[in-house]
Amino acid sequence: MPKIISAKTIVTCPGRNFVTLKIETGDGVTGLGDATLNGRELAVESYLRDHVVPCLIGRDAHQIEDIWQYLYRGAYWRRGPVTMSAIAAVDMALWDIKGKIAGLPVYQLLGGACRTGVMVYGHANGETIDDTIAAAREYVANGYKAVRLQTGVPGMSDVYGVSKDKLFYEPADSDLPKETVWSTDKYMRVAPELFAAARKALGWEVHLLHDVHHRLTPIEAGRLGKDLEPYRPFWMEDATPAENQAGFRLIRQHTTTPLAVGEIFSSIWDCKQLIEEQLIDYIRATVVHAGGITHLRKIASFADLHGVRTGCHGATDLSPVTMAAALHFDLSIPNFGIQEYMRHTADTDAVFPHAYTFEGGMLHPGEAPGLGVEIDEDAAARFPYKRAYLPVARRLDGSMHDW
Ligand code: CS2
Ligand code: MG
Repeated sequence: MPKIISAKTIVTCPGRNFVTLKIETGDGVTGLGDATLNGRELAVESYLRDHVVPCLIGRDAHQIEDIWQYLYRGAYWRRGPVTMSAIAAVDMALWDIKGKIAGLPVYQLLGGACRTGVMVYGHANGETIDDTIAAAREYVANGYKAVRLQTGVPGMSDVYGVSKDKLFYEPADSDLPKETVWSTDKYMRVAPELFAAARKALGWEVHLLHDVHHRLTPIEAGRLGKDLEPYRPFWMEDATPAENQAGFRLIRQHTTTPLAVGEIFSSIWDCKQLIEEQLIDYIRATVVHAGGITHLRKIASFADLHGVRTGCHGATDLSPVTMAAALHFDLSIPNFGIQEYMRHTADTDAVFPHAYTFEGGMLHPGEAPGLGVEIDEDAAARFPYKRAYLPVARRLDGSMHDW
């Protein structure tokens, strides 16, 4: 049996922080898992190094489900983003090892391909509606079938999703949390204008998406969904904070705009009601934050029973290891919807050489055994950890809002 003889965490910051777990078996096979939790990276790194790794040594790397159950049930303090990101990293690394030993890409171990490729969406954004549409045109010209639109709001600086750097949006860009100001009224006027102009400029073939990023109350989300209906968005994401899953009933009563939620979910319990009551159309939970491939498959199967499709989160703060694992998962499930794809920087791609490729608006994980991604530890060592926080949001009266 492939006995686990070592496991170590690697922290690197090629433009942004990533935490990677590397597991090695007695016959020299290694596997990688992403453990990156934006703004709380060292919490997961310590959870792995100090509490999980000692329990892995000597175990059979083939026993992916048993090790998952051991780490989930054995922690006592179960669930939450730190715990489930740590479990996810172990899970990804073990699937990587299993694929390498079998000589197969992981998607073949998950039942084979259900589709020829994974449709992705890119991020078009700009300070103005015209700038955003110009950015969207570039994505369409590069073959993207789907584009997310985020634009500035007059009178507000630092609007979510609007990047200073055209290509890479990294919100965790300060040593302490940046304070941003939010006005729902100003925002609610701009979003419909953005979509009206986008449909006029881009036509109806391209899928257009929008991320509300947890900013609205359920009834405000219902109103925005209704305002966007004439422009047929592919989805309206994170319309309202989802701790109150029942709140989505109110949104559903007012709009047929498809709803997506879940990038901050860490287990099926965060979305069980949303899925079984069909309060959402896409579940955004990810391999790295929702317990790995093993748990995300269970979420996807539960979603499939209720007509809900997947739309995994894929921002730059999820490393190429997660992107690779997500593509194997996306290829293998029947109810795939769409995959977010925010490209990483050249430095990141140099630290994490990978097999996945983009063509015709789709990504494919490639045929390399395992996940098809490696880490160049010498390159990783050249980018030391740099503390960075996500911003916070306050309303015009200074009270805290949701960023
Ligand atoms: C966003 C993310 O990609 C998205 O849908 O919600 O950029 C999110 O803000 C970051 O991943 C937070 O770290
Ligand atoms: Mg989002």
